[in-house]
Amino acid sequence: MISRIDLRGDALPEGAALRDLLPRAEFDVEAALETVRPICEDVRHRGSAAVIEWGEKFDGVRIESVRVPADAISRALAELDPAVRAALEESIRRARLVHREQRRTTHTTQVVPGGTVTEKWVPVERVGLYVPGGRSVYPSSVVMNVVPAQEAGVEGVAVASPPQKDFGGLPHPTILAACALLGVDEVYAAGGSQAIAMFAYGTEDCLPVNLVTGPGNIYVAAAKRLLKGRIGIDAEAGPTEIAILADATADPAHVAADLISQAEHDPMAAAVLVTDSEELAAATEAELAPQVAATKHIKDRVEPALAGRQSAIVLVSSTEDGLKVVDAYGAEHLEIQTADAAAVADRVRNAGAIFVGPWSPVSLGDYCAGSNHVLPTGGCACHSSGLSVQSFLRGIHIVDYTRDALAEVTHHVVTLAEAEDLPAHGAALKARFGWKVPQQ
Ligand code: HSO
Ligand code: ZN
Repeated sequence: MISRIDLRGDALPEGAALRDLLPRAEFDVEAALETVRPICEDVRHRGSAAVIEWGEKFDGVRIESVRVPADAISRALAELDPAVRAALEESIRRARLVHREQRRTTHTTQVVPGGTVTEKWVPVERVGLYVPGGRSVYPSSVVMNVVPAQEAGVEGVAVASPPQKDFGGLPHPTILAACALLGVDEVYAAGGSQAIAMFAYGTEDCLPVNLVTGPGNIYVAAAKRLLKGRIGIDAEAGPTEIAILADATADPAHVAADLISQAEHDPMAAAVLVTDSEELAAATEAELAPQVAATKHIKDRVEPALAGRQSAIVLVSSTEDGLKVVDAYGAEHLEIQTADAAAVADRVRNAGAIFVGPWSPVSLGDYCAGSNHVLPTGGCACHSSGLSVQSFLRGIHIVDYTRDALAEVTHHVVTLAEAEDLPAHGAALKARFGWKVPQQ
């Protein structure tokens, strides 16, 4: 059900050559661009009417208004299962603890006497948070998007989630209830690329936003790519991935359960075990069979995900080589289930989030670790981070020099400006000193 890739024997290739040997899902955002372009243009020109019509086509329900009325949000909270409410509250509490401490503080560097550069962190004014519907109705993703935005100090937080046929065209009630718990009252029943276009261009119902975050399907990713620049985006989220670096000390029942846990998201989800232990590989394969047979989403997601070319058990000669493999892969989620797991985890360079030892499964991070679960996929962990307070802040440099401090460095500025054939740059300084370079 899951293939094997054997990298034992010869020396491991480096960099891109190693990456090419590793499994990865196809996620061709480029191909979806042509589909979403006319939808985005339509929303740009016709506003809410277009959002409603595309929603009718894709979500199968025609809604009266895109903005979700306040009483629908409070009703969803009132009707929320108390156990789900308590769990969401704990998830929010823990996420707030972690994200609150991420907030960077303003810092001033005295470069020379009289010359300072201050870096001031300013929240984005208005953000649009996308929460998928359909197969994946995740109130936990509302928490993971809203908490960092709020902790960053963003004033305008709007949430969009697709209208649901079974709920009279409103977003799913647990999504609405999560919004209520978080104090978000600006919610739109809009999904797919039309929701991203609504956020980017604005409509008669929704003011344009500066930044859009949150996962979604390939059309959401394509709309983000298309509209990037007009809006900021977090990342083009692809299918979920779990990689597990494990040795003979790992429990194969846990390894199998964790691989299945993320395979449960999507038939394109990736589950990759990297191990130097033939015994663990075999025992994990043996564990997978009954656990997969017993899992709920076996046919539509788990089996195709594990059998897909994006998933594999990768055999390596040592944990040392395993580290090279997981670094080349750059997983969204990486579990370390080896002896001395914390020390091994410390050496990983590329991963969206790292889960250390036997008691830190990815599912904990999905809901209640306090960490964020909106993480880079598709190898983007090699250059990007997951969602954090930082995603919602901009650092602004404030330059403040006195006359003397400027005078002291003018000759260097003039020299560099001349070296770049930009004499007017130098003149802007000389103009302040009687059109001369001040004496040193
Ligand atoms: N593992 C998903 C997030 C999620 N899991 C939501 C459960 N609900 C991507 O990080
Ligand atoms: Zn998950």
